Amino acid sequence: MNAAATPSNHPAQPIRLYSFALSGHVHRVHLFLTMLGLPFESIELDLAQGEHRAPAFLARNLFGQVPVIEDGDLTLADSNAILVYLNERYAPDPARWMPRDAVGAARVQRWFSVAAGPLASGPAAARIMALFGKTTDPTETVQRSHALLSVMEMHLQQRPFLAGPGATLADIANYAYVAHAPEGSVSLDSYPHLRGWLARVEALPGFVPMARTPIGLAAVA
Ligand SMILES: N[C@@H](CCC(=O)N[C@@H](CS)C(=O)NCC(=O)O)C(=O)O
Repeated sequence: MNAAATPSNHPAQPIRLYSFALSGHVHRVHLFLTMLGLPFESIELDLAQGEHRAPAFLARNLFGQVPVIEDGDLTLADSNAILVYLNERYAPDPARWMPRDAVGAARVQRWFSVAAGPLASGPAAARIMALFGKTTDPTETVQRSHALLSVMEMHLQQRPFLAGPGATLADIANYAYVAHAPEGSVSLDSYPHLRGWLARVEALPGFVPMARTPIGLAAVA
């Protein structure tokens, strides 16, 4: 077989990751790239200066949001979509992160929906309000966050990871905004099983934390 046609577990050149250091959506991609040991370079966008709304970036993602990756000729936006791509394209054992059976795959998808829905409108939104000095009353968002975290707490009483006995993309997608919920005044004190799950994700080989320092916040606020 022609060697050039053989699928490789490594990109020919580093994957480019369009980033914002405080973004949990970016972190989930960063985390999985690191866990897979893939070479990548981060291109940090200055959201305060509106770089994500500039034509050059909109050509990469019409929604004007990070993360976006470029892998050779491929440009791909959306954190959960990028996780799926990286897994299918590069993971040595893609079934580990995204089960191949109907129920297992559906369970991961269910948690992708949580990550894109109540996690984004709850803990992620509360954190944005706190970090970026938004004047809107955060009470409702904090309440929404606790409604979600209570459900996750009950779910995790019975299993070590969100979608099954081992870590999957479901855990990668949901980790950062739960771990950083306290930055949005959403305490994790009453969720011991949730905290146990965070610790299990943090113990996975290749784990990297998301920045806690409010880099550049003065410029953004
Ligand atoms: N569904 C998208 C959401 C990404 C997202 O909300 N990114 C934020 C940073 S955390 C962003 O770029 N916001 C800029 C904007 O929406 O103007 C994904 O999962 O990648």
